[in-house]
Amino acid sequence: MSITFYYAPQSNAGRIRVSLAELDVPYEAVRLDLRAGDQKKPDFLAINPNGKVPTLVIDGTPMFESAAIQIALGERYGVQKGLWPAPGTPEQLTALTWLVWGQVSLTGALFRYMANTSEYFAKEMHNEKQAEQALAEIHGLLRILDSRLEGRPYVIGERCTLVDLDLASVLGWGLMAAKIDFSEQKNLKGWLGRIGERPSIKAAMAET
Ligand SMILES: N[C@@H](CCC(=O)N[C@@H](CS)C(=O)NCC(=O)O)C(=O)O
Repeated sequence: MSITFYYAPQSNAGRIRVSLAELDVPYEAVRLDLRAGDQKKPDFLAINPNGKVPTLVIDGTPMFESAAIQIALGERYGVQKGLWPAPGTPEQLTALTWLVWGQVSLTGALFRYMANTSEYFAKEMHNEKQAEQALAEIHGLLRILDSRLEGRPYVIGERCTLVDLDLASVLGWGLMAAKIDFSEQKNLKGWLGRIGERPSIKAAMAET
């Protein structure tokens, strides 16, 4: 088994770095300089035509999209580590549901909000109504996650899984970058605090 991990610090690749560390699987890391355009060079585009990180090559097969990568890592290495539910169980269906919810619904709303408010996007692209709508959507989604965490220490149940690590990466970045106040969501706050204590998350956050 061989894994090559193409990454850049402080990017979407951070969540895969966290998963690889938690799963304790060996891999070769290839750092790309996104500002210098390494991701658009022909050699890399031959692996990932999107020219983005994270990208993983598992036994010669390239993978992109972090949700797909998380599922592959979970199924291959996570079950025996207790970081992913066994295939065919109700918990696996729940894990897939929340992982995709985080990357599609929550990330989509966060991105829309950022696109309409943040300095990373030209001011003339900002639209106040779109921003308002995205913010209301984000708060609704945060309430949904907070309810899911009522009476459960982690999203699937008693144990931390790759789903928690992935969702915490989305939120850690999104809530901070979009400056969203989530202090009313007590379960969410406690859960994020617990996950933030994990060495794998601390290492990814400190990466420069
Ligand atoms: N949906 C993709 C998003 C990947 C993505 O947008 N990666 C950014 C870094 S955060 C990137 O590589 N950007 C470089 C570029 O677009 O040139 C995933 O989750 O893997």
